[in-house]
Amino acid sequence: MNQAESKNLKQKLKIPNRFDVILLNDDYTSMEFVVEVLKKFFHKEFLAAEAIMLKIHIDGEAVCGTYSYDVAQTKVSQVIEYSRKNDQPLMSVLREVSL
Ligand code: TYC
Repeated sequence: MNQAESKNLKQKLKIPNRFDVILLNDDYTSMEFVVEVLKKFFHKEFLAAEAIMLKIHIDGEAVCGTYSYDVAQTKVSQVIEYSRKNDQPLMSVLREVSL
């Protein structure tokens, strides 16, 4: 197999990239608001949202969902826009999942 064929095969077999959407802790966003965000944008039930919020509060961050790049980037934008509209400094980032 020559180099071009090898590259072609690798491209065809490439696993689609997945991205974790992460929420970051801060000292000012209310716990209730984070739970609301997790329910609204990540479709979490109340108890699951509360558990994730507490994990962020303790560990500094937590993964809230894993998506294609476009969906992950949209979630990050929606969370930041909704937070600013509600005067909350909550931050969200995405991180490529390492396979
Ligand atoms: N640390 C915040 C507080 O004590 C709560 C909080 C949780 C903020 C999760 C952001 O992503 C966050 N009010």
